[in-house]
Amino acid sequence: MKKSSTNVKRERVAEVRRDTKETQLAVRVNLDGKGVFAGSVGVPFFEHMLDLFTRHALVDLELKGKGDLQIDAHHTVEDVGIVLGQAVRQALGDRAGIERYGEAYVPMEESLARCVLDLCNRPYFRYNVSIPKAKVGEFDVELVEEFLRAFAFNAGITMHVELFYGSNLHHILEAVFKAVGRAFGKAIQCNSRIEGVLSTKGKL
Ligand SMILES: [Mn+2]
Repeated sequence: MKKSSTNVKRERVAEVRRDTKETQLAVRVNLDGKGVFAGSVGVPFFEHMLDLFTRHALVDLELKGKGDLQIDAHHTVEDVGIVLGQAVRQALGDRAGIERYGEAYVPMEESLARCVLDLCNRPYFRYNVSIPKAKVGEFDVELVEEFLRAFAFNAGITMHVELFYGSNLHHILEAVFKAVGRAFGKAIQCNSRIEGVLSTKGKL
């Protein structure tokens, strides 16, 4: 089946800038990219995860800015989720002609994770990833849940993330971000057989 973007005429690119007392962030996302991540917010492990997400979603993401890291990385990581979600919502537009649903199982050595999502414009987030409250490098792993929730809520995504098993925290989080990336990449795919939005309601 030939998949094309005939349904989507405009460039699926969006830029969002958001300044608060806690963070000053700017993102640029291209949903029809090559999977290139560029930029930094001073949280190396988190940037490594964003790099995996974009590479496996085949979207391009530029991220600039900083946050109140002197406190911790919470505001910065959560707010990146907010601005990325807002940019994705803009880039998706009326969501016509896309697959809408995406799912992916991703193994990472001893770990196995899954993400199932719906670009339905009605946010819901379920995170069944029971891992200890610990750090990978300097990164508090509990912030992954904050990031993905902020992303899903601001992009209008129903997202279910599940970890079946795993022991190495780095492997587990790689599997999670790759699964979210692959599922997202599938859901944003254009399909020329889909007239309008993939919904009997005619609107998402
Ligand atoms: Mn790694």
